[in-house]
Amino acid sequence: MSTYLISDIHGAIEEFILLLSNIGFDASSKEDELYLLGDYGDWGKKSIETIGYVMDLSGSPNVHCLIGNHDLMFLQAIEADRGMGVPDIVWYEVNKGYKTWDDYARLSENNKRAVYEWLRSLPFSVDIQMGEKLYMAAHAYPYFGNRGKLGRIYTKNEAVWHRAKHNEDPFKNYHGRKKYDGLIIGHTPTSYFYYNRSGGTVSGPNSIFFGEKIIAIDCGAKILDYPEFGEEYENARLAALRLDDEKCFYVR
Ligand SMILES: [Mn+2]
Repeated sequence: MSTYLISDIHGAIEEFILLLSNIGFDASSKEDELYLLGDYGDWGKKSIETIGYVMDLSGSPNVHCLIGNHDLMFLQAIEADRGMGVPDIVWYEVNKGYKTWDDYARLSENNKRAVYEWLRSLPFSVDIQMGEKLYMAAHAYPYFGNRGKLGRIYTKNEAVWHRAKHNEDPFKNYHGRKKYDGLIIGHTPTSYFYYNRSGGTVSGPNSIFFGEKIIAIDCGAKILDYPEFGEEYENARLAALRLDDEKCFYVR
């Protein structure tokens, strides 16, 4: 039995299906656990298809899906559309939300409601016990609620956007009773962590990053449909981490 984590699929459904096949993950068996750390749509061409595929997978008790900032923006856009808020133009344009929204608009009312309920149900973080070690998985940063008021992060909305630093201890402001050994995140392409750790000399690669307290697994799959991004495109991969032995799997 193994524990796998994947993040930031961003519409790369073909790569995602290939990656699941490469790691031998079968949602219908009870053999393995799969954690998906958010940002299922936007950027990639097949965003709504990816979200539908992940929704189906998440019906399995061994598949655990978290919310990312893009999923939260999508949820907020749906609520705005229902007159429950203000539409987020930044999501639609800058964050390539139109890839998701335009296809969402064509869904049946039943499917729209299913997407909305699913997005609303996504938890913010999850604890993963791996042998002696306790990890927290979250999209970008922990949210401590009333157990971390001294921290800089006050809301879940801030936490799904926050850029962790490669060498920080994200639990230093946590005042709860758990003893976390590490935080596993997506959100920030790992080249950023390699670049900063090297003092700005190493510009890649997009490989899973292992820091003191942070493991980062977003290897830039959102760029897979954008050859015009040059080197960023060449380096883009979708990654899976097998937490048991820290083996890394990649597809592009
Ligand atoms: Mn993100």
